[in-house]
Amino acid sequence: MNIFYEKISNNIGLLKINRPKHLNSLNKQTLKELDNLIDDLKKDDDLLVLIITGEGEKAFVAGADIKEMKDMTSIEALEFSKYGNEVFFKLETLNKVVIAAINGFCLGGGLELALACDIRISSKVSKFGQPEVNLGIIPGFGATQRLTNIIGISKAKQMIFTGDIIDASEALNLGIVNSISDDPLSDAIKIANKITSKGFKAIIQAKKAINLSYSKALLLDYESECFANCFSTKDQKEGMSAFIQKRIPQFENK
Ligand code: CO8
Repeated sequence: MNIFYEKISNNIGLLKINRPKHLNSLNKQTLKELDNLIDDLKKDDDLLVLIITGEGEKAFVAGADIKEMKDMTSIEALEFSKYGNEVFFKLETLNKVVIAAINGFCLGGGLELALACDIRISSKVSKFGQPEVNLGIIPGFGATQRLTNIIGISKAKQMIFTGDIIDASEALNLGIVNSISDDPLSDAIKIANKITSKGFKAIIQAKKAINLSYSKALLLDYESECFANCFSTKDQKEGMSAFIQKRIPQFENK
């Protein structure tokens, strides 16, 4: 199983992305498991807060699985991106509060997963970025939309165009994370306990109202199309081959 889930109390659930050898990167199987689990969690009336973290000490999620994406056609990439956007939208609009406890690399699709959560708590050593341009592609699980909403057009463009990796304090300054902690999971549990002591029906009404303030403007399908366009370029094949071969890519802008 690529997703591990347990109830840590009657009202709080803990979901771990469980592919530590691959830095918890998201492949199709993992997305499918996440999708199915979200459907189940939605029906658990006792569950109020879901905490998401990554298994192991190194990564929250280091992106979508590059090895699985390398040979995708544009059509396959479109399908994968649309599916990811659908699953993350389901998570964003889930009738629970979702907290990301970010315990390491939070890159590409990993940052996009975190951005679909309601609250993000980071460890001191976590690293953040949308490094897709290093692979000859763009974010395809929502960052062109959600990152822009959260940090503004200029900063989002800078992060996405440069692929720069930033540390937790810069992520805090930009508003990507809510706070930095020595132990993000235990802080997430503290916040979860506080939230579950309030009137949860009211919290969910607030979540719906806040989400609606921006979600109608989310152009996720358009992002998926732009993402898929990258898969008909030589640069995408070169970028992903270079990652797998552990070398610097030689882009030809073709
Ligand atoms: N996909 C697949 N495998 C990965 C990924 C990934 N995203 N990240 C790490 N791994 C693997 C490595 O290949 C390596 O495997 P192996 O042991 O077989 O060589 C193992 O995990 C450990 O990683 P490293 O040896 O690279 O560990 P380092 O500590 O040297 O480096 C880094 C850690 C900096 C995190 C490095 O692994 C890295 O740069 N990873 C890729 C980060 C990245 O580019 N993420 C963005 C991916 S693209 C994306 O997320 C697009 C989202 C939209 C998708 C839409 C769907 C179509």
